[in-house]
This record gives sequence, C-alpha cells and structure tokens, in this order.
Amino acid sequence: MRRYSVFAIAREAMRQHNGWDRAWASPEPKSHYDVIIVGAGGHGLATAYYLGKNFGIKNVAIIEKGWLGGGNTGRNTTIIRSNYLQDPSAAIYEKARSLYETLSQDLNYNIMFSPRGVMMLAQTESEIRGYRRTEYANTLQGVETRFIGPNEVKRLVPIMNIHGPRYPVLGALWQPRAGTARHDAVAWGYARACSDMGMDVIQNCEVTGIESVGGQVSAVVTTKGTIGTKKLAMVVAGHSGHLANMAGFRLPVESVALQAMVSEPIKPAIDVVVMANTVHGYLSQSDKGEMVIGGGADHFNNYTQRGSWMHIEETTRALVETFPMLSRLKMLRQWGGIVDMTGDRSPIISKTPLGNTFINCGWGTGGFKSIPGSGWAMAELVAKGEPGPLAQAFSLDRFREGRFIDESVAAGVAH
Ligand code: FAD
Ligand code: PYC
Repeated sequence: MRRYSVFAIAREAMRQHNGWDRAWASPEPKSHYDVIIVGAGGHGLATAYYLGKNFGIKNVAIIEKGWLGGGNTGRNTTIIRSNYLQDPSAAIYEKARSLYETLSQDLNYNIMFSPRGVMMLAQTESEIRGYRRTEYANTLQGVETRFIGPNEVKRLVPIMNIHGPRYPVLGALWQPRAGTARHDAVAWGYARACSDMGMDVIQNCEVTGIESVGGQVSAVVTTKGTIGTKKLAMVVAGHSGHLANMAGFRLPVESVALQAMVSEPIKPAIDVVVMANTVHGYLSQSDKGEMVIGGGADHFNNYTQRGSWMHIEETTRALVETFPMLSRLKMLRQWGGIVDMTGDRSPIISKTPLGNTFINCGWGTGGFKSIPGSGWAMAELVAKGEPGPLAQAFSLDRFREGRFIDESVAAGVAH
C-alpha cells in the first residue's frame, strides 16, 4: 500500500491523480481462514486490524452482507466520549477514546477526529445528582470530566437558550477531550489497513448458516459458498440474534431502529457536541455545516433501517426549545440504524456456547465511540481464546449471574 502523505498528494496532483491505488482489494473468498469475522462495521474491522497488528494473525476474512460501513457505523451521529459510570465501561470507552486520538496516524488515514468537547445537559435535579456522581466516578477512573454551571454552558454554546420553557439548563457534565470523527472514514481506514495486511474484506456476501464439528465451529455458509474457518467472530450489531440463532444459542438482545437526521448546511454556529437527554435530542455541526441531530429509538422492535415520521416532530420540537435558531433550518434527510440493546445497556464481548466462536454486540445506541477499544479487546479474546482485562466484565455469563453493568444513564439516548 502506498502511504498517503503531502508528498503523495503533490505527486498525484502533477499527474491528474491517476496513480492512486485502490484503498482495499475486493477478493473472492478462499476456501479456509484462520479467523472469519462476520460484519464489516467498525467493530468487525477493528477486531481484524488488532488481530493482525497485536497478534500477527493475518489469515483473516471479514465477511459483509452489504457494503463495508453500511450498517450502524455509517449511520451514527459520531459522538465519541468516555463519561460512563461503571469501572469496566470507563476503562474500555476511555481506551477507545485515547486510541481515537492517534488513529489517523496509526492507520495513515484521516478519520477527522475532532476533540471538540461533549456536554450532557442537566435539566432536572436528578440529572444534576447523576452527573455529579459520574464526575466523581470519572475522577477516580482517570477520565477527565467536570460538572459545569449554566453560565459556563452558555459561554461554550452561545446559541443555546438556557432558560427553556419547560426545562431550564441547570448545568452539564463536560468532557473536553471528547468529540466526533468521520464515521465512514473509520470503517474505510480500518478496511484499508486490513487489506494491506493481506486480509480479505469480502462485501456483498451474506452469512446464512454456521457449521460445526464436535461442538467446534468449522465453517460458515454464505451466499458465495461455504468457507472453512478455525475461529469465528460474530460482530453484526442489530443482526446478532440471527447469527446467534445460526450458531445454536440465544442472546439477551433486542433490535430496534435508532433515529437521526441532518439539516441543510449553515455557517459555523456551534463548536461542541450537546446532548440534551431530558427534552431528548442531541446536536453537533458537521464539517460541511449540517446540524447533525439525533433522536430516540422507535418504540417497537424492528429491522427497518428507515427514518420514522414521529421522530421528525418529537426531536425537532425538543431541540427547538434548547436551540431556537434551529426552527429556521430546513431538514435535509433522516434515517435509522438497527441497534442491539442489552438490558443493562452494556456490550457483550464474549465466548459463546459454540467452541471457538466469539461474539461482540450489544453496543446499542453508543458503539461508535468504542470501536478501537472494542476491536482491541475482541482481538485479544479471539487470539487467546480468553478475555483480557478490558473484556472480562462483558461476558455473556453476567446475565445468568446477575452481574449487570448498568449504564442506562450514561447511554444518554431514549430507548
Ligand atoms: P454495524 O456497523 O452495524 O456493522 C455490522 C455489519 O454486519 C453490518 O454492516 C451488516 O450489514 C453486517 N451483517 C449483518 N448480518 C450479516 C450477515 N448475516 N452476514 C454478513 N454480514 C452481516 N454510537 C456512538 O458512540 N455515538 C453516536 O453518536 C451514535 N449515534 C448513533 C446514531 C444512530 C442513528 C445509530 C443507528 C447508532 C448510533 N450509535 C452511536 C451506535 C453505533 O452506530 C453502533 O453501536 C456501532 O456503529 C456498531 O458498530 P458495529 O460494527 O457493531 O455494527
Ligand atoms: O452514545 O453518545 C452516544 C450517542 C449519542 C447519540 C447516540 N449515541
């Protein structure tokens, strides 16, 4: 792979940009791999990348039924933060956030990480108590967050109306090193690096069955034929229940569409990310100038990957209270992605009842921020067959043993 650099851009500028390589290859599947990863979203691709980088395992295929990054990875509102309450969560989300800081250099691909700061508004007394508790927990965990008052909120976000008609802004949990990144670029950067290591990213190839011999996985059945494997990693977010079913077990996961939309582009108006969880809506401005707006989840389980009518009204009404200037914007488009919700709003990174088969799912409404940390932890699990310190608490056993990792407040999104 040719490295991207200022010299490469200058060289290509001299020859009508005819010399760029394809960013990744599009191979046909081989008959057998050491590891097959199902799902070329951020988590699947990051798992492959760290398998190669940290463990030297490169005979790997990443199998995707659509196009890479076309699931939730390419549909999310790109918020990256690590202000979670429980220790195992803070550890994995902060690992991910810190990997994001240098991911562009690591992948030699500009993922446009923008540590512009994320604030979660407190608009009720109980939110103040909840966020102060998170601030204290984060201090002990080494995650830099602080509770700020309404005047500081207004200073950071002048377009905000802090005296809202229903819920005044009473303060916010502020994480200055949190931010956003370009979601497609995260998938593309990992895919390019995986392809460069000799891994096969196989798109338009759906896994329709899983074969086993003596309780160990042996192959996956796909729309491009049966492919043998020594190990299998299932990383398919909202479709995890189907994959688990193919492997012969059930998951404590529900699938539901989470909603988002963007406005027409305007000049820079807000340079931090705001999550307003009581009125419910969240907002940031993309580099193109669009207001990126997130809503809640549909109120029923589904696999539609479509925008829902009710969220247009519900979310814009909520955000207009907090940002009155939004009322003058036109909305450009809306969409939904199928998120995988666990009961405690924490992920699953785990061995499964089928031998040499591992699962990474349950990131629900909040897994974009965790992609590098999740891939790091999942690669260790797949390579060693046992979870390392980052993944240990997130095993499937916790649902049987009652070891829940309750992050329903930190998840921040109505579901
Ligand atoms: P995906 O990106 O969905 O990848 C899974 C892939 O598996 C898909 O490409 C799918 O096609 C493929 N697949 C499924 N079944 C099969 C099969 N049988 N065979 C082959 N391939 C298969 N998180 C944040 O941290 N911050 C946010 O601001 C944020 N906002 C969000 C906003 C919205 C509207 C949505 C929908 C989600 C948001 N999230 C956010 C959550 C985040 O997007 C997800 O948690 C994360 O992207 C999940 O990544 P993934 O790689 O696990 O899944
Ligand atoms: O997890 O920060 C988050 C988030 C924001 C919008 C959807 N998820």
